[in-house]
Amino acid sequence: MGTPTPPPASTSAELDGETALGLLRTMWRIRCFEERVAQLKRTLQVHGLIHLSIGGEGVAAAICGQLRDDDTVYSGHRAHGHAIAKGAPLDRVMAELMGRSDGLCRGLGGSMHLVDRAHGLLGATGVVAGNIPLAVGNALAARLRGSDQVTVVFFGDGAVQTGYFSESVNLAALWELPLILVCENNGFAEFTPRSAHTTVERVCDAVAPYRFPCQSVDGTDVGALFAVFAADLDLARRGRGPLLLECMTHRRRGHYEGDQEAYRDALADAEWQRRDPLARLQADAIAQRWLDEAGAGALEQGARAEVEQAVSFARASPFPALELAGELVYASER
Ligand SMILES: Cc1ncc(C[n+]2csc(CCOP(=O)(O)OP(=O)(O)O)c2C)c(N)n1
Ligand SMILES: [Mg+2]
Repeated sequence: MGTPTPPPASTSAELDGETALGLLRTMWRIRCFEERVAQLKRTLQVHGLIHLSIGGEGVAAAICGQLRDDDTVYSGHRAHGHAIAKGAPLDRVMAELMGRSDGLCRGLGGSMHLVDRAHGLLGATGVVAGNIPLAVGNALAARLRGSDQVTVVFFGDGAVQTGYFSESVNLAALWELPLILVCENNGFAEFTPRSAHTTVERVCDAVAPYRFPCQSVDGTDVGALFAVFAADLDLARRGRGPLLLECMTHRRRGHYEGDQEAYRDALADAEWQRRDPLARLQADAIAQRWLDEAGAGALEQGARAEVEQAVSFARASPFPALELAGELVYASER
């Protein structure tokens, strides 16, 4: 028998009760939404490739929860959590995944193409790292307008090995743009472990020559992450960007729903519980007496009920007309 692993340190050290409960509510909404999406995928009621962020909800909640509607977020192929935490209505996200007219993009985009201009979600993309140059352009536009709006772009550790990551970082640093680059480093790009596609262990090391602020944080420690991002956001708002935040996370599910995961050992259940950001924060909230067991159950049940309503909303929404696909090839004022 080895030495038992100690439980992780308290995650709520940096939080007050109200903030912690708000974060928990967001994380439950994302968790319940994605668990339901996994079921719907198995019965072919959602369409296209589905990538879930279960186990990484803390990053979306702690970061998007601190942004204003007029701050912009770009996401990638694992986008549901970012969209929900940024304020996209759950029912319209669900309708989009189910290919219905009332979806965020009228049912034509699906899981990897979520856009919600009203809440500053300027888009998810299936093109790995393709969102990073767009975010640089958006941050430049904010600078030219003289606004204090901040742009946040989420990407994975695999995106860092693309050419346009380097080109984007170079320009963002040169022009000192109000951009926060958030890397969710889960140690895998699809089925390939990080060690098989780069010799650079930490993403922070890859951008070190540019000398802008960069930190690696435990993405399952929501309290610490919240505090680090608050400081980054303050700097970016005051025009002191760019910044990079590397969040060390764990992908609980396969790369996509249906992935057989033959390439890796599953984390033992006990280890998963220890690192689950939602379970960690909830245990802390209970220990701090911000919440009791009944209150925690109510948070989960409330989220599940909201997700069921979203499924009903989506089912009641018609599929888009075939002609719409042609009509939307060109941009219009409508
Ligand atoms: C430009 C481009 N190259 C390859 C792919 C195929 N692909 C989809 S996801 C992925 C891995 C991305 O890994 P990472 O950025 O670490 O994100 P994660 O899936 O771990 O969240 C790849 C290579 C793609 N979608 N786009
Ligand atoms: Mg990855």
